[in-house]
Amino acid sequence: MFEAENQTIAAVCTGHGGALSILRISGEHALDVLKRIRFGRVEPSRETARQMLYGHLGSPDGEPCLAVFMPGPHSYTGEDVAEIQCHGGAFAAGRALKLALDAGARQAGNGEFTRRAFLNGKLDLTQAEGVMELISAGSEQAGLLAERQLNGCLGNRIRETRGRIVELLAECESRLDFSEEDLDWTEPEEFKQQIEAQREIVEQLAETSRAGSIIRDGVRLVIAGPPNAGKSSLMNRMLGYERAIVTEIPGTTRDTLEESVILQGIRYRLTDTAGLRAETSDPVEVLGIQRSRETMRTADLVVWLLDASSPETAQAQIEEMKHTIPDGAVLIPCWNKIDLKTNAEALPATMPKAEFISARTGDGFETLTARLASEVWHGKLESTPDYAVTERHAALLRQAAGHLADAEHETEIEAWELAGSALRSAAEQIGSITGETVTPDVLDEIFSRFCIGK
Ligand SMILES: Nc1nc2c(ncn2[C@@H]2O[C@H](COP(=O)(O)OP(=O)(O)OP(=O)(O)O)[C@@H](O)[C@H]2O)c(=O)[nH]1
Ligand SMILES: [Mg+2]
Repeated sequence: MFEAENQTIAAVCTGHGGALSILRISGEHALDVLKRIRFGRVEPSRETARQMLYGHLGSPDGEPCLAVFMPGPHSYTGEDVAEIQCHGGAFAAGRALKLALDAGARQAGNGEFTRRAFLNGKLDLTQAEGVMELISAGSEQAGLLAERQLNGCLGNRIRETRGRIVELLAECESRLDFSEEDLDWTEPEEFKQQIEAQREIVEQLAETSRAGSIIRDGVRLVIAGPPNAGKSSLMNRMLGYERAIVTEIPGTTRDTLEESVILQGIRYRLTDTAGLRAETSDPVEVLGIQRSRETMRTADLVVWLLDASSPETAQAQIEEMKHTIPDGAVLIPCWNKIDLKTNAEALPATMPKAEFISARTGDGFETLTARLASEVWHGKLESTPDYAVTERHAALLRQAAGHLADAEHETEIEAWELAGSALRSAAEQIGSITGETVTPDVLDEIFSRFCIGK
């Protein structure tokens, strides 16, 4: 048994249900732990590093396993790492872990391997976050974005900007240290413009958080409208299976119903809602309608479905739409049931431009999906961006932009000390994104979201 302060950690890093389990051990005593729990003809050692060695777990006639030893610093964590592959299933994995703990390792906490990789300079913080994003990626775009972040695309961009701000800070500080005659300074006006240029970059970086949240978390799309317009039918068509109950009775959907789907590479978090109408005394439906309104408030997009087969109520349907849609929601009006005898030309105009579909036959569905995609990206984004920041990064960038604005003001009045202090604060905030400047509690908060074994 090693001393109490032993920091060699172990965890099962594969999920349940697979054919194999992998136990990972990291730390100063990784090799010793491995030697104590795995038996075989060839001893794992620094000479046999990175070779897969066949053996048995726990005793010479224990369960068969494969083991590999990877000495630091060229390992995931930067420390000595050992990995053991054994049969899948909770039992085999649990026993392997218990053997490692009995041999002196400590159970790893959430994300502790990656945290060590960060602390040992193997990854910056954006890359560490990229690891977790890759694991939880729910679409191809999210996976690609995570991979790029893991490769350092975002981290490099952030470091470049911070580096420039640090240079400006250095100039500001040397103005305080040397007198005017000593050196040839940048004119204050030009210096201010240089800060402004960095502020604009920082603000643009913060703005990529919208694309980031759409790619990572999906678009919150709510299907709303009057009862019987075909909302549940549209939900089912988008999902490709009969998820929601559809009947000809108005007021069929009582509660909001959520599902996720990927269309044209974009992940949508769809919500089907109870049809909105004023004249109902059914308490369940009233509650359902309340929920419909609540979900609309947090939606990125609202498809407002109108019934094209009842032109006599068309104008009233549009009026209802106008006073129900919350401010700021992106609205797509959509006439449904165009397979029924309707004269699309005769329908009243909507604001903004309406789509025409048949949830029953699928007519117009492709056009609607393309319209959704263009509303999501405002026609700007065609493929996965090289980087897009998370909300954590955006918050730091916005604070940094505020400090840079202060620095511009101080430069204008040639208050160099204050300008320097504002630039320093900006550099610090930006440094927290990659982890160049970061406190342990921020690390705790970030890595607590990781799984054990990562
Ligand atoms: N002909 C035709 N009928 C449709 C179409 N879409 C839906 N319907 C029918 O319209 C009726 C209502 O459809 P739902 O999907 O339940 O409508 P809803 O908007 O969810 O209704 P509530 O949940 O009551 O608010 C059903 O009888 C559907 O079969 C369509 O495109 N064409
Ligand atoms: Mg419905």
